[in-house]
Amino acid sequence: MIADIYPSRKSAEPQILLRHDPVVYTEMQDGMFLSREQKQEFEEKGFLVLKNIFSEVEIRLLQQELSDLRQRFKELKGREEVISEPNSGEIRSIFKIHDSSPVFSRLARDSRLVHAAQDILADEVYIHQSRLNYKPGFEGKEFYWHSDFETWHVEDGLPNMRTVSISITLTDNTSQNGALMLIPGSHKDFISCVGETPEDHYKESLKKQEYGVPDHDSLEYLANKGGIEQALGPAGTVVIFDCNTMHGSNSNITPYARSNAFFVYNSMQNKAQAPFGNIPPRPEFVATREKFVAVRPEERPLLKT
Ligand code: 6CS
Ligand code: FE
Repeated sequence: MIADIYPSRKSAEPQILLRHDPVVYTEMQDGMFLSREQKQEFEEKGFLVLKNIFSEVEIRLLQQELSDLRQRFKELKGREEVISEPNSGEIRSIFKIHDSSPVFSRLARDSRLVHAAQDILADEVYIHQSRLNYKPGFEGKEFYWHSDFETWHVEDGLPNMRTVSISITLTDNTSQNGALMLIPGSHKDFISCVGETPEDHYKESLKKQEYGVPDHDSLEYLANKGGIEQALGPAGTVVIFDCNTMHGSNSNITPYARSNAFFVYNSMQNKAQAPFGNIPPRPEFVATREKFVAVRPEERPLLKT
């Protein structure tokens, strides 16, 4: 059994533990996609917001796929990878899009994303999880503050912090429609949460996460130390964030959806083991476990696949 160096949901009191793992695993020099300066910013803040990475044509292709999937939502509803909003029944997320959608499967392999992940993780990577978050107008509910790694360690068995999320905005993310908020520097503290993981927790947590979320004092400590920044930008903006960067987003009461695609790249040396929370592993659509396939980066522009 691998030692649990990030214990969480095990004690009655929250704790702030130090990060044992590096943030950027490569040398601090220009990489395949990220510059030395971008790697330094990622090291310090725990995230990067990159604009104008995709062309207008590519963005339109992604937006067309987003709307096609939304049209098919009615027939897709009921499948385990489709999550609806807690109150309205509106579509909240579709998981495992790197498998189910040829367009998003191609996007997941795009060399701009894979090379960015490898520039940070210094290894081949596989997709631990992918999702579309629709955050529809009027009804899109919040994603409360959390560290993804806390969940992926306790519930999916990722041993170390050697994982990055890359989000591509598919609609404009503004300060009104529930853009991602991130706490700079928060990736260097691991907030050990209280509470015990309920059975089949993912059935609630993907709608509204209530366990494995940090306590108010710890959140206040992180925000006072690092502030809170929003990842704002037009459709096609790329947000790269460390698996342990504290983040969340507000509800969307504007008429304008805040829809994003997320791909989680995990180092092949950090494969999912038995969950450290000593609970049954989560299903394959939320956490890859059955087959770990290193992603082969695609260099060509995104074409209609
Ligand atoms: O539980 C999870 O894996 C998902 N939950 C959130 C809110 N972010 C990470 C991940 O997509
Ligand atoms: Fe998250």
